[in-house]
Amino acid sequence: MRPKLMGVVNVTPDSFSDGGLYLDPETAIQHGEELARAGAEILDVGGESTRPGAEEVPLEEELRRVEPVVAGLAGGAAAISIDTSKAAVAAAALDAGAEIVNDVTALRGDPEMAALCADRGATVVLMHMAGSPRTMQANPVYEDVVADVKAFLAVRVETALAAGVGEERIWLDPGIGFGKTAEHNLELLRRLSELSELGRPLVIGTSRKSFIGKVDGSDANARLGGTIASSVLAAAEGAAVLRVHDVAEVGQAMAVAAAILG
Ligand code: HH2
Repeated sequence: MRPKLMGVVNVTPDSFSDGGLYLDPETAIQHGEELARAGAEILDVGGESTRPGAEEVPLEEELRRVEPVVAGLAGGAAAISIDTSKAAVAAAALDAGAEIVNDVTALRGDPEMAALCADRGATVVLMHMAGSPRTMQANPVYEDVVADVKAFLAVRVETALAAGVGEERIWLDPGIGFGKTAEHNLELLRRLSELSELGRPLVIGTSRKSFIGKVDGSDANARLGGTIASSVLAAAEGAAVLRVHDVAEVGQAMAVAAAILG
């Protein structure tokens, strides 16, 4: 049980827990370096918030936010992932040294994205989301959330393979908080091993998310305990990558859990 930690570097004014803190490129780069020193093996750089209700960011603005930060962090200790659904942003980030494309639309947001990732040999994170950030929390309904997410991800894997993405370069993510009620999120985390049956590494992002607040009433900046509990349990259920804001704290929890389990 030694998942990789993916540290979140949000170069946005409006991310749900740290919006505006790292909008300046130098500050974002320093933050990324700090997360790498704290044990992040991957840094996920994003220039568009996907919080519920978020509006899309124009291409030029997203590029302006992320390009200098990816360039500044690439070549360091951590691999760089670009959190975008726009092929032009992914291309610029890959040019600047990113290796992973984290696409919350699972290649559905931009018709150029699949071919780009295939051509460039990028690792791709395919995430489940019901609807778009603007609409996803309206009324999420599933027959069986785990089975539905699993079936969706299986189809997205087929699409990626058909576009020429190497199977070994595909990672999967159930999209905690993306078009799901708190109960859906808890159910997905409880039954994560069923998603492991897809045979690809699982990325899990519970960090500071609202399902934690639904459990105990906490707001976004007071959810470290819930982030740690959910991350440790996800790792025990087989998660390969944990996408977190609090790398040092989750890393310590993971090391202790691994030491106990032996
Ligand atoms: N969660 C967020 C953004 N990107 N990518 C993956 N693969 N999995 C996730 O769970 C995930 C993600 C939301 O978190 P954050 O980046 O902190 O917030 P915002 O979207 O408001 O910037």
